[in-house]
Amino acid sequence: MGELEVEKHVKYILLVEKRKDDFESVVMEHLRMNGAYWGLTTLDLLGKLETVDTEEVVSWVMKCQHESGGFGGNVGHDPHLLYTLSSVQVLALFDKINVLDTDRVSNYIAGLQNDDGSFSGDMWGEVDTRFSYIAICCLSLLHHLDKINVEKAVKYIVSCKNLDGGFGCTPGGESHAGQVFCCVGALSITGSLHHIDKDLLGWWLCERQVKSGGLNGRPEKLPDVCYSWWVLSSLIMIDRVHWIDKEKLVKFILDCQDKENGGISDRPDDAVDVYHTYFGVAGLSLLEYPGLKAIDPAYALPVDVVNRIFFGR
Ligand code: GRG
Ligand code: ZN
Repeated sequence: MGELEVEKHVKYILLVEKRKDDFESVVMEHLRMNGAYWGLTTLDLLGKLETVDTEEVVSWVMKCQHESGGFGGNVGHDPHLLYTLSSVQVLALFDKINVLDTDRVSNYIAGLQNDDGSFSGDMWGEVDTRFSYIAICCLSLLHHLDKINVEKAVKYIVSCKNLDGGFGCTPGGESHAGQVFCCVGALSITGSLHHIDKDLLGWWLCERQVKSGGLNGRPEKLPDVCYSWWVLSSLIMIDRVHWIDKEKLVKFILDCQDKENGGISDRPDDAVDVYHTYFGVAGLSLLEYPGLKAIDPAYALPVDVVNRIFFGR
């Protein structure tokens, strides 16, 4: 079935970092911080993070911080929770969380909690369980979960649970694997997994595997490499990962590689991008593919990075 083209993927990611004005980079300009997190985490999982200049990355990340304490997707852009989590994760990869005023960042995040326990993504107010996850994950990494009402945050997430065992963006929203990851991740970090019917949700999640071995995000949809992360990480957090065919999923991910120029796509023969390269490699890491660092299913960071944050060196 072929194997993971480690060297080619490393080359692809380093190249994307350097190209500042081709199509993919222009499209990604406003979410460059997310791209940095995807690319750099991939390099770390592949054991190649030391090829990157730490000071250059750290000083760019800090330039993206806004006076509110939150981070934008690039220098001069408006702050949003999406980029704030990526910024903290990137700093965590380099063991540089100490350059942050963690109180200031945490106050920005805590200020986005609403009365019903939910979170808005930024000052404009869109509410989504993605933002509940981001707030909880980020505050946990900063050791500041005490700044929010965790009980209410959990209650809101549980109110987004559906009869099929899955979760949606807001109460009554259709179950989608991406939202399932966010809700299960947030419940896992806050020690609240008892709110989940693991067998029911595990069944819904393992039904995401289609004939080709790939996973989709909800019933009747096409498989896509990124669901190797959203679905698999959730199955691991609820101890049901043995309910899918791991070998077939490994083959599906490997079939999505560009074997010539590196990178991984959403489906075999599609164009590659950094996002799917990250989720492909992260998925293989969850599947214990040889030679990759282990990734933590709740924090979406290498396990050694998470251990450094919570247990010291
Ligand atoms: C740290 C990994 C990490 C994440 C941060 C932003 C975020 C928190 C989570 C996003 C979760 C989410 C909603 C993922 C789904 C993304 C996706 C592939 C959406 C596509 O949905 P559709 O409906 O595609 O366009 P389908 O596959 O259903 O046809
Ligand atoms: Zn995708």
